[in-house]
Amino acid sequence: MSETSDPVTLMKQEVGKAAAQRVKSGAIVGLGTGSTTAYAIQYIGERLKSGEITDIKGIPTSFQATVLAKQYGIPLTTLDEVDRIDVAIDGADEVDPHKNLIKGGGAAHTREKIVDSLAEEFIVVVDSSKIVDKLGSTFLLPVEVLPLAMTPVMRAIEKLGGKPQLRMGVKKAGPVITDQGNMVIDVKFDSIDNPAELEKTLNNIPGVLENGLFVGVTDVVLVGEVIDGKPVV
Ligand code: ABF
Repeated sequence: MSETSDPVTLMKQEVGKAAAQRVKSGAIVGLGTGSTTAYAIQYIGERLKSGEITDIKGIPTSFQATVLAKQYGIPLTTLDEVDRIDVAIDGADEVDPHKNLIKGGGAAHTREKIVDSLAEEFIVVVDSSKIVDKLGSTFLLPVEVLPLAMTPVMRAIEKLGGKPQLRMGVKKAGPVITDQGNMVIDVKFDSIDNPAELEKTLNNIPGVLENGLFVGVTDVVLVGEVIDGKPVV
């Protein structure tokens, strides 16, 4: 682990470490996306390197996860090669009291939902700022859309009471493009009272590939926080 005194980074490292500790030898591991999961991937690699665990194979949820797995020596496999995923470790943008999530801040929610929902155990690693009473309180809901359907999908979302905006890149020069070559709409809903219903409604809009509501798939939430300057999980 890289040395740092920044309490938030230390907390992310601790949460990632705690998640990585749950990986057993021989496991097929879903490798999530985001800065917190990055530490879990690093620590799984360190456990492999030390011989503490053996015979792990990872299924990445994004280009970022693929790069990190290779960097830390985690052999990769695919959904065609395995008949199970023992555990998936991934981040989130919001977690509600029922362990439902908003994900997709990293524009990777489509592959994440495929892998995370197939896992026997889905572990979410978050800092305490991600915990909310109701989804949509602090984070816009990401929706991956085929570019040709952008305008009609935005109209359909407005009819549902959402306020959609196209996600632009860092320099705002153009839209963010997903690993699938699609675009992302971020949607403000005044109140998401029924995440399960909204998830289905959004995915039924022609042109929508996947949205960032994860309902009923999370098994464990590891929440890190910093108390008296010390990271605790
Ligand atoms: C990814 O992790 C995304 O779905 C989510 O937006 C992100 C959270 O990243 P971080 O841990 O850096 O806050 O899975």
